[in-house]
Amino acid sequence: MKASTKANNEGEVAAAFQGTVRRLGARFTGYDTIAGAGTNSCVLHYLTNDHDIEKGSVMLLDAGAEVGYYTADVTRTWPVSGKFSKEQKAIYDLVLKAQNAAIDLVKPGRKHHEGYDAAMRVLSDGLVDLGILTGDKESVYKSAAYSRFSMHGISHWIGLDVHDTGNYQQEPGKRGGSRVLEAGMALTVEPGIYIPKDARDIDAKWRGIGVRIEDVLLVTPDGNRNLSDKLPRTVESLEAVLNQRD
Ligand SMILES: [Mn+2]
Repeated sequence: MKASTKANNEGEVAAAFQGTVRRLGARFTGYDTIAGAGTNSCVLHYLTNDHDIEKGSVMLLDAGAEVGYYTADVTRTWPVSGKFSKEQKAIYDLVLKAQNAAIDLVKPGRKHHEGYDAAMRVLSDGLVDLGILTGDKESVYKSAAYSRFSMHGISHWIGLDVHDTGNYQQEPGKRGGSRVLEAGMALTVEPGIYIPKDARDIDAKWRGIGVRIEDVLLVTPDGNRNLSDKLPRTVESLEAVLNQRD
């Protein structure tokens, strides 16, 4: 994160991550590192990591080390300036609220899909509050208009592979019966909002902001344990790390 505040190019941020995990003992990353700044933060599976970083932009890093055959899959998004702008903070806090709503539903007996529904409801209502989507909250949610800015699922199994094997439906091959969570399962929770630079019908102040927050959750008998919770996840804690002296 701190490397990004001095970097000129996204590749330097990806390299800083990869160098750090090697230094700490991992031989591999579990998948290709995604390091996108500004409008590239809105590109899912962005892999070239080769654009210059614009001042004041957000940096989205989706990366994970592989250790003992198991991989992590974590995303953090932060401002390279060290301080969130008003709009960046508004989007960030909304995604965080959606992620927390989904994490609360990671517990035995809950269906895998419930977290998605909870997160999308939070995102949809929040986009209306921010004026990015307009209309009555109930009908905006029902229309799934949020999917223009949040176009991916928010959870997958994780383990030996980053998208680990396992069914998402209770009865494999049949849709509609989401799998019920059990203690010992490991999954990601990763909502996001992406407002690309070319979204010309959206107020310019929002464009070029992509935020995803992703953590790895272990389902426990009582609820869940966030295996990546040592990483800062709030606006305050991210800004504190970014402004730490070396
Ligand atoms: Mn993931």
